[in-house]
Amino acid sequence: MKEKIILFALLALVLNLGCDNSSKESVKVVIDEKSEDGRMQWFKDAKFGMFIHWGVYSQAGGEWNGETNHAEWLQFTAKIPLKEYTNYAKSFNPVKFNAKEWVSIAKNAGMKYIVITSKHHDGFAMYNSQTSSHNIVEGSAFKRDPLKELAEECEKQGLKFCTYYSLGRDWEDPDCPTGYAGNIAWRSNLIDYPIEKNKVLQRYLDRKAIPQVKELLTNYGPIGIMWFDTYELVSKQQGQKIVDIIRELQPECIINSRVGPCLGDYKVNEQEIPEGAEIKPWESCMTMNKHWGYNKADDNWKTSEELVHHLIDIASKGGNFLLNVGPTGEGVFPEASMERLKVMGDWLKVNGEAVYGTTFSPFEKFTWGRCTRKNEDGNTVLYFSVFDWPTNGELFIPELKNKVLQSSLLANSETIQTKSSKGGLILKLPKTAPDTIASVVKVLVKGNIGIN
Ligand code: JFZ
Repeated sequence: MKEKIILFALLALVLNLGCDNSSKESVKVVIDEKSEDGRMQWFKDAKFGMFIHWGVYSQAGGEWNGETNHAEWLQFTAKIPLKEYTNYAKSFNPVKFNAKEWVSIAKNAGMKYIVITSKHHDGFAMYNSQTSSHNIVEGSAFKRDPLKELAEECEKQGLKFCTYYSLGRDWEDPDCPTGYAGNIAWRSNLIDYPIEKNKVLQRYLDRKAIPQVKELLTNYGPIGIMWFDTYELVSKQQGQKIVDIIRELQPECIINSRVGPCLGDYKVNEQEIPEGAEIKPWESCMTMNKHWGYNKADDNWKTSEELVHHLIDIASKGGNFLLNVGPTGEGVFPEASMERLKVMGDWLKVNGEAVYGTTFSPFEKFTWGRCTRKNEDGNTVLYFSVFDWPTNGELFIPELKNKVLQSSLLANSETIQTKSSKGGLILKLPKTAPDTIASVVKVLVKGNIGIN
C-alpha cells in the first residue's frame, strides 16, 4: 500500500512538471520549500475560505442596456468608456455593508479565511488607495474603506484577511497590455487605449500595481494571502520582484500561483476540482452560481449538498475550497448564497473534524464517498465521508490491513463494528445514515498510512 502511494505521489509531481507562460493554470508551482511548513501550515489546515467579488460593477446586478449577463467584467463586456464607468462609480453607495455581518456569516459557514477583490480588472481600488484616485473613498458615494473594516473584523473574529489583486489586467491604466497565449490585446481596454504597442507594462507595474501591493501589505494588518489574478504578460522576473517585495514586507503572507509564470506558494484551479490528489498545497476556487460578481438574473445555483460534497472531495485530494459570494451593490450577500453557507456551516459544526487539518486520502476514490486522514501519535485516523449510504449495511475498504483500534460514527460516537476480509476491511453500518448529505465514519488504525 505504502509503495503504491509513494509511486502515485511521485507520478503526480512528475506530471506537473513544466510551466506554461499563459494565465491558464496547470503548471508545476515552484514551492518556497524553506518556509513551506511554516508559512503554509495554517492554509493546509484551514481547507475552506470565502472568495468575495465586490465592486462598482455589483450595483448593476449584471444588467446593462437591457442585457442581463454582465458581472465583474461589466466595463469590458458592456463596452463602457472609462469616463462613463468612472462616473458610474460615483453612484456606488453600499449603505447596507456591515463587515461584522459578512465575517460572522463566513465564520458560521466554517470558513477560515476571506479573499476579497481589492482591485479587479476595472482597476478600481475597493480600498483607500493613495496610488490612484480611482478608488472607493475618493471615487464613490460610499467614501468608506470596506477593506479596512473587514481586516479589523477578521482580526476580531479570528479569520485570515486576504486580498485578490488583478495583476496583469487593468482597464483604468494606459500601460497595461494583455496577451495570454499570444493573443495580443486579448483582454485590454481598447476603447480608451486603442494602441496596444504603445503600452509599457513596467510603467503600469511601477506606477500602480507595485505601490498598491505595498499599500495592502502595509496598511491592513497581516495579509493571509496575496491572491493574484491573470498575470498575462507579467514575466517571471517581474513576478519574482513582486514576490520579493511581499516576502520583505510580510514574510508569512502566502502568494498564489498567478503572480507570474512558475511562481507562488500554491496552485489555483478555477471552477474545477482535479481528478487526483496532489502532495503540494492547492486550491479550487468556485462560484455558487455562474457568476463571480453579483448577477440578479443568475439562478443557476449549486445545491448545498453539491457544495458540501465539493468541499469533502477537495479535502480528500489535499486541497482547499475557496467558495465565492458576490455581494449586491447595497452591500449584502444574496439570500441564496446565505442559505447554502448556513447548510455548509451546520454540517461542519458536526463533521468539521473530517475536513480541517486533514490531508489527502491514501486510497483510490470511492464511488460512495471520500476519505480524508490525519496522523495521530504514530497512528492514522481515517474519516470515511459516506455520500451514498449502503442499503446492505456494509462498506468495504480495499487494502486496509492495519489493525483497527477504534471505529465510530462522528455525528453521535456510535461504535461501528469492523471485520477484516478479502485483504481489506468491512465497516458494518446502522440502517439509517446520521446525515442526509454526508455521514462520517471515523476509524483509528495502528501505524502510519501514506506519506505525510
Ligand atoms: C479570472 C477573472 O477574469 C474572473 O473575473 C474572476 O475574478 C476569476 C476568479 O479569475 O478568471 C479566470 C482566471 C484564470 C482562468 C480562468 C478564469 N484560468 O486560468 O483558467
